Amino acid sequence: EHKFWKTQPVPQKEGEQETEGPIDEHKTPADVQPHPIALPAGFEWSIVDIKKDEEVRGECHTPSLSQIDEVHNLLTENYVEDDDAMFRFRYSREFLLWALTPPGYYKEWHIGVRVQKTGKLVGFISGIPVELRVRNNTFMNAEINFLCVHKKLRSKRLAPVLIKEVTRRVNLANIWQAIYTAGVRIPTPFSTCRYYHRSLNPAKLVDIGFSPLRKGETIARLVRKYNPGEQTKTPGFREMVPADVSQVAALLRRYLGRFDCAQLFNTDEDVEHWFISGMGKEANGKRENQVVWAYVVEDPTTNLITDVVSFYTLPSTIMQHPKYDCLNAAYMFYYASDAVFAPGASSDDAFTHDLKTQNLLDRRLNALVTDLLVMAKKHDFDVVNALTLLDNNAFLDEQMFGRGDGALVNYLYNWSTAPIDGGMSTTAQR
Ligand code: YNC
Ligand code: MG
Repeated sequence: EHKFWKTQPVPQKEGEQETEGPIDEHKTPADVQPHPIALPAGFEWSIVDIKKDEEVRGECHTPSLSQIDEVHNLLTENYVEDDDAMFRFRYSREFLLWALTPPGYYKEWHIGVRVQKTGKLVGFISGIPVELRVRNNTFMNAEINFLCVHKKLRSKRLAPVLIKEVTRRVNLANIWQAIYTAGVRIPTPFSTCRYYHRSLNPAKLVDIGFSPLRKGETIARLVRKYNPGEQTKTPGFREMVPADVSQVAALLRRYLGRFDCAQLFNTDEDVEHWFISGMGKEANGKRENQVVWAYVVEDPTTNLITDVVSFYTLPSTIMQHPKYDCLNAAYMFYYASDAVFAPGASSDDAFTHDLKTQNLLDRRLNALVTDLLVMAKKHDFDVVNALTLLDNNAFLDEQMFGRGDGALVNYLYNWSTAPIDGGMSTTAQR
């Protein structure tokens, strides 16, 4: 059982995580094996230069694929599917660039495996650096994502080789912890989130088998029920712009202080990356290939930013449907609201936990999500997905999100911590 995972510094059993802290004793980069982990014969390592060819693309036609195209193609055909093999994630090139190149990223943590003879990319794993707070400890992590092995090479124990190689490269950077999520259960989760889905296009969702049509329901009635309307309602609700970054960063840092596990967003550049750069560039009055949609509420009297809310796009390929081949899904991303702070408070621990404040927060979050649904509909999304994390329980039911079948399991590598119930968020959850 778990031939690989039982050798790794992860909690081996549930309920054994009593002390908070690293599992392996302290090491230094000098202790790390300087050569890549051995691959089976016929394969070779290849650092994927995902920014290469990016400039070239626009200017002239490149006959060969860019490296980001290769990763995109591998994932499009071989990445995560749902249990019934109806849908498969279809991360866009722009999404992958955004997800893999935050401030301080390491190029050598974008790791590919190629077939030696042909050069074909058949495996991938990636890490990005992210500073986390888990309860009272803050430490650097690698956020591991996009682990993928070509369908024809499954069950050959390639995944452990990829994981060991990314671990080696992360350790060479003097980083000893990692955070990752998976649909599968391995030793040992510190938190589990459920997926919730808010229908925006019920006719299509029913047609493709994503949503059931319950007895006595009609499509026409569902269309009315899930129509979010045309206009946002919160006064001062508008798209986030670069000038908002420092206020949003401060708001987000304070708000995330509420949760047992959260990313720090230490610098404004982090916020600029995750919110603004993800919106893409405007060309001919239109934004192309937008990945992130971010909105703020600017108080009309004080001109201060009181709230922020955001979502990202992650379509899924609909496999084997005669009419549709793409599910346009939006996923709730970060949000924050100053509703939880005592008036005039400025320090990080100035949360007010009384019932009145909770109630105020509930109202504000519901208003924000109501407006987010209007924007998502406007941009032609079929569904908005959310996980049971952050303060999402405050709005999931009221905003008519339905509980899905899927769970997302959260893991830490080389860090032991008592289980965390919902209250968390990191970008690893994309
Ligand atoms: C998984 N998703 O249990 P045992 S999520 C971790 N995460 O080991 P083989 C996984 N481990 O149980 P296959 C895993 N899936 O014997 C499988 N494993 O100890 C373990 N799917 O290896 C598994 N992407 O190569 C078993 O399996 C061993 O050929 C079996 O390959 C697996 O990105 C996979 O779901 C997932 O492409 C590559 O199925 C393949 O099946 C595939 O024989 C579709 O492997 C796409 C998919 C996973 C998405 C993700 C996060 C990955 C986290 C990896 C762990 C990181 C640890 C921290 C490292 C840095 C540390 C520092 C510091
Ligand atoms: Mg394999």
